[in-house]
Amino acid sequence: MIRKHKEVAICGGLLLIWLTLAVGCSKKQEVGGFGDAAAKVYVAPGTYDEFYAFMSGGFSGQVAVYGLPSGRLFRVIPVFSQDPEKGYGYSEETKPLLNTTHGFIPWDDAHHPQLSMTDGQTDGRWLFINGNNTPRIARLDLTTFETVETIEIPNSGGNHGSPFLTPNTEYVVASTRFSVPIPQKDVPISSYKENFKGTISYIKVDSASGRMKVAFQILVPGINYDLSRSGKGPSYGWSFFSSYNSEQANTQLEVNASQNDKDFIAAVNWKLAEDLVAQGKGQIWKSPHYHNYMDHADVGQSEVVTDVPVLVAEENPGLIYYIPTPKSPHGCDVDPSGEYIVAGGKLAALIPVHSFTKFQAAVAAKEFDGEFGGIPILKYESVVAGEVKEPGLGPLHTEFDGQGFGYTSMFLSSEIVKWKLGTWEVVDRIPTYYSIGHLMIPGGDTKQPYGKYVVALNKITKDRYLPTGPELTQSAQLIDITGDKMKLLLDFPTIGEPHYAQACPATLIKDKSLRWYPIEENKNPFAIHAEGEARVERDGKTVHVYLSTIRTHFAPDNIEGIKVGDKVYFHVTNLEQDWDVPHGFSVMGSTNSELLILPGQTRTILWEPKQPGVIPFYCTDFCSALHQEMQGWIRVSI
Ligand code: K7E
Ligand code: CUA
Repeated sequence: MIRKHKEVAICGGLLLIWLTLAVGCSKKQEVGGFGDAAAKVYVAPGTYDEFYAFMSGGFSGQVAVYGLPSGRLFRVIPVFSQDPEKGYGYSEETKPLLNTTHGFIPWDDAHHPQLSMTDGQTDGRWLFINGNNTPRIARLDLTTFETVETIEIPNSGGNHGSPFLTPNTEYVVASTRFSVPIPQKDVPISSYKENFKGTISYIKVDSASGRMKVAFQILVPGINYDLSRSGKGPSYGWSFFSSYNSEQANTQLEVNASQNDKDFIAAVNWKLAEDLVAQGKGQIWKSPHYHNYMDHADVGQSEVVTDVPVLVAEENPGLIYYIPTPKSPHGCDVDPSGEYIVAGGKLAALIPVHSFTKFQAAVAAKEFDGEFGGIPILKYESVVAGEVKEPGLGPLHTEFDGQGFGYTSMFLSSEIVKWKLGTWEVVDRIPTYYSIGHLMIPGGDTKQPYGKYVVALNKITKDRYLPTGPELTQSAQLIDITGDKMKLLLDFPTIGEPHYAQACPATLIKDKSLRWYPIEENKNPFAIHAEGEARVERDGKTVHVYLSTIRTHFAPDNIEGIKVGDKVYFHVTNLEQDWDVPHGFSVMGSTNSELLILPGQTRTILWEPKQPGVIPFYCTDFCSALHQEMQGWIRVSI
């Protein structure tokens, strides 16, 4: 992850250059001169955007859904963070999704949304996203735009290189950003070289249900694995992972992990790994981790899974090769044909592009240049297809337009550089405001990108928007790539830090969108299916209130017999069978959040009254002309 105002040490031989990034007024863009840009992003009232864009919420732990080209925000989907707007992570049904072996964790740092694929193309079924801090992966259902599953990644110290998919969503991958002792043990931090390891995990995705399961992990030498893409076409069956800190430094990484001229891209043969595991070559480790999912009743369940097959990389020849890559590579992207693997060396003065064909030939001819941690290192010259020369400073990520061009984000020089696959010549560049991290072309990582736009996902927005105190909004920029020259069309604000985003044509998703949950299919054990079933049941000090909502009343709306010290569970069922009619529910003095109950759904919240009296509750979502009448009282006695 690249943070604001970064100082980067570039060390080449005897030379030590400090570059301090100072962005701001000097680069302020001239106002005007945008020609027909307004018309190109204008989506007339009542008409739809052409693309859905799913942007990571970064350290907000959420995903935001935008329309392109308008840049309009449609929905924030809570994933790893509690969201009181929706009751997510507060309701009894959704709380289990946030369970981990470290306990209930209502926050994470989400970086990379990934749309599910069939045959290397976006299929519009699911969205996956990683939790970086407490290693997790979540799956969102794109018919409901809700988080339906989370899985904890065992044997991991930080889940950054994740959740990149294989072309048929066979697996989501997860690689460890931080190496740690695996399995964990109490050792001196200075024993990094001897004791620290990384893992690369393959999480199987059930093709019908989407359910995830850790299929196997590969124990790899302890360095920082950063980003990944899977091979496709000729490189199908392989995944590629960028890595840095081949120095294996354990302190002052900004200097000490920037010493080597080259780090590695790890090429992993996951088809071979599958075979080895099937042959029983994996060691079965006891690695407890949580698997949480919404069940058939739309109620969250948590289970602890223990057994994980682990392959030790150095004991399984042919499983992994290291491809030397300058210099502290960050991005690792595969072109639409599957032939080229593009690295973004944060500190490199060029963009190296590897050839899968040359890689295979080099492996066959054993063109090795030593080994690292028991893994063969290929010769750089034997694998590299070409280098994009003088692209700018700080190349990070590359996406493709399907027309034979790569687009690389340049963090330090704050620009997007367009270059030609095969000749490696730079053909265009455009400034971004400011300090671009990832960039995104709709379908830009697939076999057939949709093209049309590139979106710059920027880290800094100084002087682009009205000031809002010391912190300014995060920001994206929409750029037209239909012509020879890239054209800036629009700035729009984003939530959290939009590390990465993915987009697809709206047609893949919009007609499959669920309008309400059929009430007759509501299997929540605390659901009611008609107002006549509404009731209050006491079980010792626990009280279950089966509450119904429909425009415009609660039933029951006068609740008596509650005592101080009771645990009161409100099970609220929304009986509406109509699109876009959620009801809300909140009780005065509740130490929890509200509930937002979608049509046909049941959600439960716990309330513990502390004092006698008569307490109001009401609907929080303006649902009809008589919304203000949608209320009730609870009498609390000693
Ligand atoms: Cu911000 Cu993909 Cu976490 Cu690059 S990552 S910028
Ligand atoms: Cu129901 Cu407002």
